[in-house]
Amino acid sequence: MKKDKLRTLLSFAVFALFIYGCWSGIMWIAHQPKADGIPAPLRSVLRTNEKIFKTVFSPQQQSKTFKPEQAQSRTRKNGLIGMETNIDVTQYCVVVIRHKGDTLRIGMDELKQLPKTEVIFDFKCIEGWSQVTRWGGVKFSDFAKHYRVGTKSGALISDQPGEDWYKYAGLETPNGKYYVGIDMPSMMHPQTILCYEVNGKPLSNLDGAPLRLIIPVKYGIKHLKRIGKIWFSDEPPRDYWAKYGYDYFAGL
Ligand SMILES: Nc1nc2c(c(=O)[nH]1)N[C@H]1C(S)=C(S)[C@@H](COP(=O)(O)O)O[C@H]1N2
Ligand SMILES: [Mo]
Repeated sequence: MKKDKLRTLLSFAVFALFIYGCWSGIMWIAHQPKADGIPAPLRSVLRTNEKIFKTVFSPQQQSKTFKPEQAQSRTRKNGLIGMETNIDVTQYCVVVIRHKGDTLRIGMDELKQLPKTEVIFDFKCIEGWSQVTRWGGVKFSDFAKHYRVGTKSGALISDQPGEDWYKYAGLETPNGKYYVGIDMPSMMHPQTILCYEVNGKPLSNLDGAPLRLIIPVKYGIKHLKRIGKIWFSDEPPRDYWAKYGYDYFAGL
């Protein structure tokens, strides 16, 4: 009997110590200096994740694709930051900054001259939902080659990452209210498209008309709708959700 009581007491003590340990741990993390908006120890975990993702990420590795009949006929609409007002899609041009002071303005008719690619994949949002959706547009890699963008020298971009590649692309809505930064290997991935169609029809306003990013190797947050501007940099461009502590890389 006595022994049992002692044992119960001991387990309680161990349990209490454990809870106290967890609590102090959390408090310690919360009181650490911040790095990019979140406590430094958490940020360093995200950085380690990113390193692992970057080493296992290979442009040869494709996201799983589906048949057209498996795609949702009506896509879920989520996130409308930077799309608060209507724009005249007939007047639309995407602004592409090749280098500082070297800007291209490309209209939709011109863009549609480039070969069209379709991608049907499982679109995943960090909120926890996903849906198989079907998109059409121009491969970013085709676009980069055609317009000679993405390299520091202005030379034709190589298929494999090299010294001449800028490290990142930045994209933002015409009003600059939603913006993402994306590593160039992911931009150059063969399934990444500058997208103007969903289920074979032009994008609606809520889909991000007239042009959005579809990048199956990333979570939904990176699939910027209504692209206003694209630019390149060796420094990570500003990123809307990374600012609130989400993983910058957001790889799948
Ligand atoms: N301009 C803009 N693009 C955006 C967002 C946004 O708020 N504004 N939200 C992102 C998020 S979080 C998701 S999940 C997808 C949703 O795309 P959908 O509306 O086509 O489903 O768009 C992304 N692109
Ligand atoms: Mo999302």
